[in-house]
This record gives sequence, structure tokens and C-alpha cells, in this order.
Amino acid sequence: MVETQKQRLILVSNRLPITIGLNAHSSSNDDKYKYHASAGGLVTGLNGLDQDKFTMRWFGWPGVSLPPADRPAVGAYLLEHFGAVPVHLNPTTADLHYNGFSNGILWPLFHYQPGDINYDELCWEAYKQANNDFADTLAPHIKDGDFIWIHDYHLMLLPSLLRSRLDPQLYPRVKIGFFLHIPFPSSEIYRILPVRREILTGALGSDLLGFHTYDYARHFLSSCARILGVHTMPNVVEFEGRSVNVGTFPIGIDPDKFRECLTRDSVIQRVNSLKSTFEGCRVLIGVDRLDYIKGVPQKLRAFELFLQQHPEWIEKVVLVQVAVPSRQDVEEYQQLRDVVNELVGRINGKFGTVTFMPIHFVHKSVNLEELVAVYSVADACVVSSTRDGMNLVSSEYIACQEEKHGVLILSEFAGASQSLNGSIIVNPWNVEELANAFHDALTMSEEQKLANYNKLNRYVNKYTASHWGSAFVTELKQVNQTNDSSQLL
Ligand code: GDG
Repeated sequence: MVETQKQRLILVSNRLPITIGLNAHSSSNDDKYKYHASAGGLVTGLNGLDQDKFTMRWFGWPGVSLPPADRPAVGAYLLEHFGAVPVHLNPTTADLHYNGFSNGILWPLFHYQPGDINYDELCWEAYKQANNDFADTLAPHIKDGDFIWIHDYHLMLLPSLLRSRLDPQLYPRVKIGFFLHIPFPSSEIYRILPVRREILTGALGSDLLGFHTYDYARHFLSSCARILGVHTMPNVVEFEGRSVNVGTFPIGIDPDKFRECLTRDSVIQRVNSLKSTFEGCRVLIGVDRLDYIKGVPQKLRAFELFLQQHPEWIEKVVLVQVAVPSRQDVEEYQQLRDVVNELVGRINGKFGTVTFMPIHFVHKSVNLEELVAVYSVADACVVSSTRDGMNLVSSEYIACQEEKHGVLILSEFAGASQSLNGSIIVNPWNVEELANAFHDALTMSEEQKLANYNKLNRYVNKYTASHWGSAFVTELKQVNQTNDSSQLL
């Protein structure tokens, strides 16, 4: 099928799903760089779309500042091999946009941590600049009839900046969708943001706005009503003569990827070796980016209390905590690392022996095979986020539990808690409650575990990443169809 007959889907995210590095073995300018595709949840979700019907282009910052002379060659390579188009940002803009405004202001505020925001005009200027740079790069590539799907809190101004660059007479059938991967907070929290109007009006440049949960969508609608004074209905905001649709699209995982990985010889061997390492001991698993929203200190304190209240479990249970370093340039993340290191040291010192260590703390990323092996041998998985848009770890754990039917302990503040029925739901701020959940998980009957697992597994298999991707794009095709003449699919 030739490109002109296919629907074009333009994806936009802050980072391209490709890592570019200098090639140490380069012999000429032609192989100066090496490229590595990364397979995150977003890539998986989009893989579920019918590739025969779409030509995809992915726009994003390439993660490095390339010398202008190298940009044409890198751009041509990215387009040919990955269907990707880099958005070049000046290094200071990139830093203040990403570390400053996105992760220093929007991230803590949207996760209900207003005390951690460092509002600063320079960061706001960089946020606007970066969003404008995205709009400038994107606009010349757009053709009428394109679907544009913009992702996440880094690009909340982009829908309206892009719309303002596309003359509605020339592009009447273009559709702009936006999906927020993090929570949208209650309007009482949101209205703290000094640029609250600008962020809302930026996002309202979309035709369709998607959130993981109904609550996030509701918070967005009430923020629009209260701050902008616009008319809202359960799924629509009336804004500047247009109807902006608002919907709920809970993201999922690709469970087959995890199941396939479990059948690999190397993984089977690793599972056996882990089983013998932990023989006679139950295993609790935590997998988190080391981010203050993930509630790792809360998890560790609850584990400490559990061992204090149930000394019979000392030497009979370990907590394996994978904590992937994240956003090390932001001060709050450095402080968190210190707090967590101190807690791990204290608990291991208190309950450890010469031959036993209650917490196995892995402060680095592990590869997929290792991750799957650890998920598979764990008797329970602990997700203690103090806020989390969705949380994919909870679903990944279930996908690896065919054999053990392990228990999922899940924070009520993770979006996943609204759909993963069959888990032990906890308030991670209540240390006692979380400590009790450890005990309940470790003493749960096999029948109850199986019944819970069956419910959870059914959900994880049905509401996959592919389901999410196609549900959003299907809805995007349908919105505002009465206002245009598009014959989409
Ligand atoms: C944001 C929102 C929302 C982690 N450590 C390793 C590793 N991981 C992988 C997990 C999982 C992913 O990272 C983490 O996904 P989460 O959903 O748990 O969290 P965020 O990164 O904060 O993602 C979140 C998500 O966007 C999607 O919309 O659910 O709420 O905050 O896939 O497996 N993977 C490997 N090694 C590790 O050490 N291989």
C-alpha cells in the first residue's frame, strides 16, 4: 500500500524512543553515531495499532544536542530506519524545560506534592519555548487528514500552539489528540499553579483529551469550569467555539511479551537459581523508578514495622527492591536516594545476620529477563505509590504469576487500583495498614490467591497496551466527525 492511501498517525512525545550515542568505533562521518531503539510502554501500545492502516511518524527530542552540521544526516537516518523526526532544542531550553518546569513543577504538583514545587519564570519561559519549538518542527510536516497524538505533561501547550499554526481552511480534517500519563489532580491542587490558565488552554487545543482514570478526567473538567469559567459536560468542554472531548483510556501492558520471556531457557535457569538462593524464604518484590511518588520509604518503613511485629518472619522473608535511578539532576531525587539508602542500611542492620539480609536493594536498572525472573519467583509484589498515574509494574507482576498466583499489594493512590480488582488495596501513608498487608499476603490461602489471580489475570489480558492504543485512536477518528467530511478508515 502506498503512503498516500494510508491514514497518517503522527506521534509526539518529549523523547524519541531512540537513544543516540557517539560511535566509539566510527571510521568516517557516515557512522559517527549509533542508534538504539528503546521499547517502553508507549511503543508497545502503539504496536497494537493496525500498521497496514497507518503510516506512523514519531516526533521528539533526540536526547542529545547535535551539532547543526550533523543534523541533516542524523535526521535522514532516523526517518529511514525508525520513521522518527528529531525536534532539536537548545541545551539550556531542554534542561529548564525537562528538569525545571516539567519535572520540577508539573510533576510534583500533579502528584499532590505542592510543597516541592520550585516555580521559576525562567523554567516557564523554557517550557513555552520548547513547546513552540515542537510546534515549529511539526507544522510543516502536517497534511490534511493527519491524526496527531501528543503525549504527556511535557507538551501540554502543544495542542493549541500547533492548532494556531494550521489554518482551518487548509487543514479541516486534522485531528489533535492528547494523552496525560500522570494524574490530573483535584482542582484544589491544580489551581495553585501560577500558569494554570495557560496550561489548560494549551491542552484544550486538542480534539480529544485522554486520561487513565475517570477521576483524572473529572478533575480536569472541574478545573476547566472553575478556572476558565467554560461550560463543561460529562465528556466535553466547550472552548472557543469547539467541542473538546474528554475520555478515559486506562493503559495496559503487553502480557504476551512477559509470558514469552518466561519460556526462554536463560530465564528458566535464572528462575531455578533464584528459587535455590531464596529456599526456605518468601520473597516480596518492589520495582520502581527511584521517584518520590513511588512511596519507597513508606514501603521500607512498613517492612520494618512488619518484622518488628512479626519476628517469626525474620530470616523467612526478603524484600527485593529494584530502584532504578531516575532524574538525578533534580535535587528532590538526590535527597530521596539518601533517605532510602539510610532506611535500607538501618533495617538490614537491625534484622540482618551474618548470613541473612532482609532487604536486597538493587539501585540500578536490570534487564527484562532478570526482571521477569524476579517477578516470577516473588510471593507478593508491593506497589506503594503515594500517587501514580497508572502503574504498569502491578500488571507486569500478574503476567508473570501463572505458576505461583502471587499476591498484589497495591496503593489506592495508583490509577491501577481502580481496575485491578483482586489485589490488597492499601493506603501507603498508613504504615500499620501496609505492614498488616504484608502479613495478610504471606498467610493468604492458596484458594484465595488463585481466585484473586484469576480475576487480575483476566483484566491484564483483556485491557492490554494494544487495546489502549487502538481505543484512543478509534475515539480520535470519531470525535467531531459531524464538523468535517473525513472518511476515516
Ligand atoms: C509513567 C507514570 C504510568 C522499571 N524498572 C526496570 C524496568 N522498569 C519498567 C517497568 C515498567 C516501567 O519501567 C515503569 O512503569 P510505571 O507505570 O510503573 O511507572 P512510570 O515510569 O512512572 O510511568 C505511570 C506510565 O507512565 C504509563 O502511562 O503507568 O503512572 O508515572 O514497565 O517494568 N524495566 C527493566 N528494568 C528495570 O530495572 N527492564
